[in-house]
Amino acid sequence: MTGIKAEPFAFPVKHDELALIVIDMQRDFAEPGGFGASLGNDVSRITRIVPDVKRLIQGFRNAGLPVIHTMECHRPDLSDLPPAKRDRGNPALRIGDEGPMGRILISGEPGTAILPELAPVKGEVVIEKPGKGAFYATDLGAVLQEKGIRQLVFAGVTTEVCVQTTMREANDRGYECLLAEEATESYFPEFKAAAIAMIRAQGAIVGWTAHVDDILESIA
Ligand code: TIU
Repeated sequence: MTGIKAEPFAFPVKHDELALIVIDMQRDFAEPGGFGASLGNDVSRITRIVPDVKRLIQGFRNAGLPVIHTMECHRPDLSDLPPAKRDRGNPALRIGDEGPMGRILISGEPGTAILPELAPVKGEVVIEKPGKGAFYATDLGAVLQEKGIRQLVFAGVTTEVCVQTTMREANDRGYECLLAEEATESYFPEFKAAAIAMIRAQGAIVGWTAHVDDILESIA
């Protein structure tokens, strides 16, 4: 087995233990009027990765491999939103406030939905998560265990916040993690570059990074 071409060295892929996890490709992070924009960010950076995320998802579907989606969101009564999170960042609209796409980052609201081009299909797991990491206060670990998944390919946003946090959570739980470089984005290009560098530093201390084409070639 040669593995997937990756940095800092080939990813030792085992296709029967592999899944794709797409982090928070939601309207709230990618469209004007959502949470990302309320924090003062240029959200157009996020939409630019949609074609690469889409072809990665399609490749996993074609190969019959699991695709798992996450959504950062909270209960309508805000019982899973700590004040420390709600009060952070001085945004124009806070989590739970009524915005142009409904209540910001609230489960079931139009703005909280996954972008239509990347919408889950029947049978795909969707994890709603109140934190930045997808393992905290969710059943993601149980879902992966039930499916026999030990290796995770990561896509989604933002690279240094929810993607990196989830990769670190997964790495500590014993999963081998591979970040798809063109299928992740940050509001800050320098943060994306730094996250990629720190993930694969020190002999893949958090995980590997690879190009979408090389991942797709491996599962074709
Ligand atoms: N999904 C995710 O990354 N949530 C964030 O709040 N990211 C920011 O970069 N703000």
